Amino acid sequence: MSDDNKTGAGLTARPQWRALQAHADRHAGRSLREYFAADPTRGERYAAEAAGLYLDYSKQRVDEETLRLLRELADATDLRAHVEAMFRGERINTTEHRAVLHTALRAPADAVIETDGVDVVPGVHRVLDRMAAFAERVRSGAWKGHDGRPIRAVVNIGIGGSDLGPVMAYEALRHYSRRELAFRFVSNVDGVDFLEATRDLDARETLFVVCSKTFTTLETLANAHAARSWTLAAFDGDLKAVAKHFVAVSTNAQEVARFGIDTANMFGFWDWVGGRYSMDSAIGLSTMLAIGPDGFRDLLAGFRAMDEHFRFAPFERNLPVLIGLIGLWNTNFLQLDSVAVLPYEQYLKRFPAYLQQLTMESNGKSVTKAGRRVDYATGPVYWGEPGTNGQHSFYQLIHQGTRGIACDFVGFCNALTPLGDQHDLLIANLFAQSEALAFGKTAAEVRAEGTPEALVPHRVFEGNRPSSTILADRLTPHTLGALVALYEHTVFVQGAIWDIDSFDQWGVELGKALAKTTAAELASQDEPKLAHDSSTNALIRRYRARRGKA
Ligand code: G6Q
Repeated sequence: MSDDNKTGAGLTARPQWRALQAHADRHAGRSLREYFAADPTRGERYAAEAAGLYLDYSKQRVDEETLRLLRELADATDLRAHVEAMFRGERINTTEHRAVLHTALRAPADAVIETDGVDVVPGVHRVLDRMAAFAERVRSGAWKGHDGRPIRAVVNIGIGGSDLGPVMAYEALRHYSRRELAFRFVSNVDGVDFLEATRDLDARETLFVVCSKTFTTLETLANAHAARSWTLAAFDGDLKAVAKHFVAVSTNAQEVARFGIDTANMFGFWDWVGGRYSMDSAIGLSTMLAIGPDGFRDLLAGFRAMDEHFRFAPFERNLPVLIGLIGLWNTNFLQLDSVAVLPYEQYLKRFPAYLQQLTMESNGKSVTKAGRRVDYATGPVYWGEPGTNGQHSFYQLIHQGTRGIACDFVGFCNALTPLGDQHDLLIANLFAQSEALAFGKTAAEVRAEGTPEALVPHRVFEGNRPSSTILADRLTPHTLGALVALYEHTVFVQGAIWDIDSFDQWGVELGKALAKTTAAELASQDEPKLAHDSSTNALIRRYRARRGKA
């Protein structure tokens, strides 16, 4: 059998999968109106709570039998054993032969978590203590720039996992941040990103945090070099300024030193922390600079509370398991191939972008761990915007379009910065949207409103659009940690059942390698010998010609 013919039929051949398929066939026509009519207590019963997060999943198209069958699939695929293997530090990232221990980043100091016989916890706390000492010095003004001024701006340079977590966390926790410090985040190799981020800053008062696990990433190194030139220009080229204005977060001390950053100013992490799982490692240094070491500890405590819930709570009321299993049901049995993440909280404006990477880079895979092509859908598309903004743009398609989209609503009972009655208006919109999506409006209801007959079909809402609502008291560092860990573990649940490696990212590695050759071809003074396809060759030639390099 050729490789192309090998499939991961193991999962779809399981009796538990088949039972779910038969159940889906029987219940496909059942609507949320019917589910709610059949059980008046559904809204209270289809809910669970942990680590300060209340999950209402009653507006998902599931009943007790669906949930039981999904749990049976989880049992049949040894979900519990997979969870333990991760927490115990086994090398579950099989294609990179690595342990996956982001949960160790938030373990208490007295925990013992070993990988290859070495307890990783003391190292985690050593780095946290160094970060805290450094953050205190910068925040108090004790850390001085090269000419003795205090730091007033922090610029995080990184991309992907070394950017999305820090920028999301900074935006989310801005309310708790040291307002006298400006925070900027530079990721794109497009020079505009660096230039716009720094144009109103004074290099003599600016600290760069260069975040790169590998310290070989093209974008980050290009921006770090630009930052160094910008800094040196303010100090007449005095190289000693680098030590006061640059720190690095990396696993690669050699490359950090080669760049010119003193490794005394480097904060380390480990190969068992994936980029998209690293915001609670030293990659979160900018977060700690913003909210302080105590705030960062609260964030870690929120992660840890969700970790413990995930590891020990029964599946029936385990939030990541419930969301993961219902998401799998939506993807594989209801054929909903996208999830809209809709935080009704302006501070979470970068949360959908963060989740896009976490979910899609993790579960955007089409072969099983053994390398066989899957014969079932894997990771859905995640996207979203904060409410209420999205309501005035893409919600139309969710309400009345032809595609099935599942929604995750996120909201908080208390505003951090109340303004009149606007928080009630905000949350009223969240509740009203999930209600309208679930129950829609029938033609009879539309007619009863006096709508002219010709308009009736246009004003009918089918409803039956499934959603979950996550409600918490208040957005705090602790809540944010719990929320992020909730999604990390949701991704894990799905990846484990789909039998894919949620922790590698060969698609990203491909991009990193490809651009290198092309960059040399664009820069070459002599006509390069191009060996791409005819489209790529023509684009390169046209670009070179327009740049006067024909
Ligand atoms: C994350 C990915 C990827 C990575 C970036 C940056 O899981 O691996 O997004 O974080 O490519 O990599 P470096 O931190 O090594 O610069």
